Amino acid sequence: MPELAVEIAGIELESPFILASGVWGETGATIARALRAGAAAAVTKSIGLEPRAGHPNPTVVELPTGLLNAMGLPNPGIDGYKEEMEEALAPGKPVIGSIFAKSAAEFSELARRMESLGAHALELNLSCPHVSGYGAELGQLPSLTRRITGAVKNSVRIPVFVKLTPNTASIARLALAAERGGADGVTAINTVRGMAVSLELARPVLSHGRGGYSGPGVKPIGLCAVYEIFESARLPILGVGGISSGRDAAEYILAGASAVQVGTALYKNRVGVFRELRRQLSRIMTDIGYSSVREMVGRAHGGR
Ligand code: RRO
Repeated sequence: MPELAVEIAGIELESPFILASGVWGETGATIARALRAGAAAAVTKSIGLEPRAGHPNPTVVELPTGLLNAMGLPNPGIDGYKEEMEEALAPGKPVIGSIFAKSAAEFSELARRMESLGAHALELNLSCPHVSGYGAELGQLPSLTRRITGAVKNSVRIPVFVKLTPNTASIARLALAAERGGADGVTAINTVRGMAVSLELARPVLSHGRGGYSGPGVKPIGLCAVYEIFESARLPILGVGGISSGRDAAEYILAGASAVQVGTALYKNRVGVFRELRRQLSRIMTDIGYSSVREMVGRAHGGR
């Protein structure tokens, strides 16, 4: 059997498959369910300092090639997340706390609190494409990406990953900024800015208008982002965007991802997905002749 175990920033994972932020991560129960169903680790829904209701419905549109969402950062706030974290940590696998904030100082405060709730690592959400004042508005600027990452790194001991937006001229520049800020890894990509228009109502379908596109349709964009980041930065990459088969994961790993995250593929509550992905990746590796995931990382670049 090929070796699926990988290590990222000192965190041991039994396979490269991680639950991505946003789809099942709002409650501890759903995170624990994903971990018990075979996810090697999980990223929480993005949590802020205060509770937020998020945008009004409709917040999700199903498309033939994925999903469009404008949830609007709904979350119970860090104080309301304590019990969820306890439940999420119960299966004994790594839990990565995703956080969002408006400034470096707020990010640092939240990072300390997420660490004290037991998170094994942090994922800084610098990339939500459709909530003003947060996410991509901060994360499109390399200078701010570096400053926020540096501030958080000075505030916690656990590894810090930075989730990057594809809605930018050069995602590799953002990855380099995160690296210079001391990041332990980057997650690429968050959703791609997009929208749906209702012909009947002659207005955007999402209440917020614009949203973020995810699922199979964004896979080429995610792959390209991972490939470009691998060419310029030296840090580990967590690949995400349209992964719904072992083959998709293998492609991301060859492009340069050390691990991958799965989100939209779980939207229909297919709890068996993680075991299926492991089986499929294992079979592909056996067929091609790879003995470990580690030796596959970045192979599409002709060696590094
Ligand atoms: O909550 C959201 O609307 C959301 C977030 Br925080 C994000 O990072 N990416 C996304 O597509 N939606």
